[in-house]
Amino acid sequence: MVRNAGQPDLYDIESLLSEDERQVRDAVATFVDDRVLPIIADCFEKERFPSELIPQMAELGLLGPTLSDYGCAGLNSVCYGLIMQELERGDSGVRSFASVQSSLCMFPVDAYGSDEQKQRWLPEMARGNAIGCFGLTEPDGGSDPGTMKTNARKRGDDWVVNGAKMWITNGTVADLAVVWAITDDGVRGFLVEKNTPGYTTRDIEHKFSLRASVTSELFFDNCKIPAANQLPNAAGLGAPLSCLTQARYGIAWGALGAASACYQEAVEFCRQRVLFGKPLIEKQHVQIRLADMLRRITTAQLLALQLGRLKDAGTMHHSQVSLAKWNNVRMALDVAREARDLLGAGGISVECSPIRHMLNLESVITYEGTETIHQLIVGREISDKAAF
Ligand code: TGC
Ligand code: FAD
Repeated sequence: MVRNAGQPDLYDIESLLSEDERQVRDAVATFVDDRVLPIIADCFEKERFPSELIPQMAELGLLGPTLSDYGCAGLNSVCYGLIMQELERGDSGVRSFASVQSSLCMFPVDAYGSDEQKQRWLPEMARGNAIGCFGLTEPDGGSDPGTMKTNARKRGDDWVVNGAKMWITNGTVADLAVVWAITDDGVRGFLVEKNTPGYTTRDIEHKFSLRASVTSELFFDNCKIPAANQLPNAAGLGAPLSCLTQARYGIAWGALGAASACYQEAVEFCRQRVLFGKPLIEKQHVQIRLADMLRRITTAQLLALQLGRLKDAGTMHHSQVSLAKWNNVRMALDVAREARDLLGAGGISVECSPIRHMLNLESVITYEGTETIHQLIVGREISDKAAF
C-alpha cells in the first residue's frame, strides 16, 4: 500500500500533485510529526491550546498562505488544502487555529478591508504576532445567522455595538475580532480590537471536544468602534458566508488528515494484535472493516482534490463545498469511531489518537454549518427551493 506523508494513497493521488504541492505538504507533515504529535495528547487532556506552535506555523507560512502580499506565500488552494489535511492529522484544534486565522480573519480583511486595515493587520497576522477570531454565531442559534441580534448603531462617526457571540474559536486570545452585526443597512463587519472598552471575552470550559483549542464567548456592551474599523466593502450576509466558504473548503481537506491518522493507527494495531492464534489483520471481518475505511478515505481524497482544482480555476460553487464538507467530515467521524472500536479497550485512552479525533470531529461536524445545513444547501441546489 502506497503512503504519502502519513496518508494512505491507493489511487496514486501523489501523481496528481505538482512538485510544489508535494513540498508544501511534506514540510507541514514534518512539522506535525516533530512538533504536534509529541505534545497533543497532553494538550488535549489538560485542555490547553499549544500556543508555542504559533511562531513555527508562521515561519512555515501557514498563516494566510494563499494571500500573495503582506509577507504571505501566495500558494494555490490545493496547497492550502494539503496544509489543513496535515495539521488535522495532528489535531482538529491545531487546524482550527490555522483555519480561523487564515480563512475567517485574514481573508475578510483582505477581501473587504480598507488599505489601512490590510497594511495594519495582515503582515502582523501572517507573522503570528496578531491573532484573530471570527464572531458570527450567537447564543440563540448559529445555523440561522441572518436573524442575528448583535447590532451596530451609528453615533456620529463611530459605531456602537451591543450583543453577544458564542462558541468563538480563539476568542479570549485574539488581538482582533472580526464581528458581524446587524445595522439599519443590513449585516456589516467590524474589526474589534482587544481591550476596546465595552468588549469582554470569556472562555467556554469543560468541553469534551476540541480540548486543545480555545473556544469563547464575546460580549459587547455599548462598545464604541471607530468608523475606520468597519470593513468598508462588506455589505450583507453574503460577506460572512463567503468567509465560511473558505473555511469549509479547508475543513473538507482537514477531515482527511484526521481520518488517515485513525486508519493508520487501526492498521498498525491489527497487525500487532494476535487473537485466536492469528494477527487481527488476517481476519476476514477485520479486513472488510479496514477496506471500508480505505474506500471512504480514498473517495474523500478525490473529492477534495477536484474541489481544490475547481477553486484554483475560479469555478468552485459554494454548494460543492457544502457537499465536500458534509461527505468528508461524516467520513472522518465514521472512520474514527470504527478505528476506536478496533483498538479495543486501549482505544479509550488519550494515548490512542482515534478517540481524540472522534471527539474533535463531533465539533467539526457541527461548526462551519452542521451536517443538516449542508444537506439542505445541496437540497436547495437540486430543487431551487430552500427547505431550511
Ligand atoms: P441566503 O439567502 O442563502 O444567502 C444570503 C446571501 O449570501 C450568499 N451566500 C453565499 N455567499 C458565499 N458563500 C456562501 N456559502 C453563501 N451562501 C449564501 C447568497 O447568494 C445571498 O447573496 P445575495 O447577494 O443574494 O444576498 O441566506 P440564508 O439566511 O437563507 O442562509 C442560508 C444558510 C442556512 C445556508 C446560511 O445561513 C448558513 O450557512 N448557515 C450556517 C451558519 C454557519 O455555518 N456558521 C458558521 C460560523 S463560523 C464557525 O463555525 C467557525 S468554526 C472555526 C473553526 O474553529 O475551524
Ligand atoms: P443550532 O443552529 O441551534 O442547531 C441545533 C440543531 O438543529 C442542529 O442539529 C442543526 O443541524 C439543527 N437544525 C438547524 N436548522 C435546521 C433546519 N432548518 N432543519 C432541521 N434541522 C435544523 N461560530 C463562530 O461564529 N465562530 C467560531 O469561531 C466558531 N467556533 C466554534 C468552535 C466550536 C468548538 C464549536 C462547537 C462551534 C463553533 N462555532 C463558531 C459555532 C458553530 O458555527 C455553531 O455551533 C453551528 O453553526 C451550529 O449552531 P448552534 O450550535 O447554535 O446549533
